Amino acid sequence: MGDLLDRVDSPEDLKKLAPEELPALCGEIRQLILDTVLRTGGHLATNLGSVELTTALHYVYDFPRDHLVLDVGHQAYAHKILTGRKSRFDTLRQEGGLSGFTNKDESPYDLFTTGHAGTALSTGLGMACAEDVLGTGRKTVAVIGDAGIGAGMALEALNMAGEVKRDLLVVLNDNRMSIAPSNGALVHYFTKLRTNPSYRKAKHDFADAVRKVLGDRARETAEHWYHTLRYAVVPGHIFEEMGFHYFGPVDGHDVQALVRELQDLRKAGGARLLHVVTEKGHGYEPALKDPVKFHGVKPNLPKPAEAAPDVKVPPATAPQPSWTKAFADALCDLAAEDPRVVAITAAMPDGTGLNQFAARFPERTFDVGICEQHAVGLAGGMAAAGALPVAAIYSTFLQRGYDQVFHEVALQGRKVIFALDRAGIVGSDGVSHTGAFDLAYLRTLPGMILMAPKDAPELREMLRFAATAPGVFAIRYPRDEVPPAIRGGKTAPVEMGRAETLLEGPDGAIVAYGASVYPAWCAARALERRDVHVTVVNARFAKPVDRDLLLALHRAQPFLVTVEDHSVMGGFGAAVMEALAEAGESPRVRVLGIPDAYQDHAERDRLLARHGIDADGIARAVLAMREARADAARPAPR
Ligand SMILES: Cc1ncc(C[n+]2csc(CCOP(=O)(O)OP(=O)(O)O)c2C)c(N)n1
Repeated sequence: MGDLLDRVDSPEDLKKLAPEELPALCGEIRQLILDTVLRTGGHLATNLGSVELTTALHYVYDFPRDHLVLDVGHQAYAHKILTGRKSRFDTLRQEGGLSGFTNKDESPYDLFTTGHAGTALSTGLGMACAEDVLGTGRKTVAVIGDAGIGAGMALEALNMAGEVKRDLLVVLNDNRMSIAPSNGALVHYFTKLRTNPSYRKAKHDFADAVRKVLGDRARETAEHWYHTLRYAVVPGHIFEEMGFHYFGPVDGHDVQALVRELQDLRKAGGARLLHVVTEKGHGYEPALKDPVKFHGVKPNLPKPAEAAPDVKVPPATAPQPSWTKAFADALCDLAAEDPRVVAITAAMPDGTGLNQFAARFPERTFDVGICEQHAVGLAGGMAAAGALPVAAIYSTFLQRGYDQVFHEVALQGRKVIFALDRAGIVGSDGVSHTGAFDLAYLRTLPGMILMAPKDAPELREMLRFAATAPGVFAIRYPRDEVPPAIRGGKTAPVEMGRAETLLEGPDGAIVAYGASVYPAWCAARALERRDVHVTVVNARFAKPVDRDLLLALHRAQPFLVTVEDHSVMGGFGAAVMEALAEAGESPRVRVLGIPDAYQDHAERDRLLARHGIDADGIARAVLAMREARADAARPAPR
């Protein structure tokens, strides 16, 4: 750590530095971020780009008395370093360590536990409105990126903020990048503001001219006149037209200029927008050259020592592709055969594998930006016109488009295929990214067909099936590698609502969904070595569940264990219980899944183990069910 940063643990320490010392401090913060994140993994490029902005904000404002809301919260590393978390910074994104996003349980400086984009203007405006009612005089600053500001929720907040004119400073951190290059008409407009000197110059020229005539003290008057006359100078300025005072663009890496600008802005009230231009990856050549790759970097840490599980999952004999890659391959093949297929992503072409699709079918790929609601509406429109849209959206982000799944797709009975990546435990991204709820929120919609494959060949079959069978489809798969194929990859044809029996035994049945099938299979093979022979069923469908098979199993077996990488509330196991209860059975079922609690960040494998939804946990659950039944069968002591 450098000399200056050694002296800074809090915003109070920061404020003791002279403005001229801030550039060197920023260099030290940037170095700490770089050194740490290359080891721990995390969002690198955006954090390198926002060091000066964050430092200037903490230098000028009085957080947490004033309010700072960071959109997404993935650019909060400098903020964490400056707000008492420097000494724990090397625990970033590790189990028990600092979250990779702002987290309200971590620090009073983090107002929200975040991870979803486009939210900061609504919550910031909410705080500003509340402060107005409460009369506390606290200031509110909301920082949002050039991609996040295009989200529907952000635009809705801008629309209100420009009208109600509460004391809100919106800082637009414009680095021209989402994860991939930003898109949308607004982004082109920001480029115009950045590159067209007329607006930038107009304000200064005007102020200069007034100063020359009336002297230095007239600068504020000049700016005031400027705002009054602005429509004559720059007609059609979007933010001004919407009721904001627009400032900038300013160089987001000139920390002293930022401080000066923010000091002026802090004194003012009303709806203000400061346009700050930054570089994603600033100060680190590899990230500057490839900000997409360095948006998030993988950890480079030794694996923590773990107790050896009883049931060992045999390692794959060959390297396995990710589920994302398996999906992209299958979708490309489907699109090659079926010209109706179009693919939609909401700002995640790389994360969903659609970059591969886009390279082959550019005219059939639609990246709508961080606008999941619109992505689903667009899919509904495309389906209505006869195309076959596949919307590849992370499980957690489709929550944004829930009403559109209901209203624009399911209610219309339009054929859309939702490909839900990152379904289930996600690992170090943690609580806001866990895809724990998609079955619960989609299962309630009439007409939805919910599927999950056990391996890559089945994912391919499911996509084909969804392309031809009637219904609205959602296929879920996790952030993981595809497991090795079971039984040499032999896959029974996919039929509507039909499960696949993989193994038969009389000592209980494990009914597993999607990514849980392979660990269930491994658990069963391990139990065989203890002379416990269970049936293993690959459920394939969470809606409709295979009622006939479930009923027959329940009648023939001493108990069922259901397994899913999803919340136990409203998920696959709940669907099984409902089906059995509806058929008049008293379910003898143990439901394994993610408990009804928000999930901290930790390695995916460790979280699966913690919740007993790995092979070891499944085997233990079977043995416990056997034990409980044996206890119940024993005569009570007299
Ligand atoms: C609702 C939602 N959709 C998608 C994402 C994935 N995501 C995380 S950061 C990001 C890009 C954000 O870009 P921008 O707002 O410009 O901020 P920057 O990363 O450039 O600082 C995206 C798409 C998300 N976090 N939330």
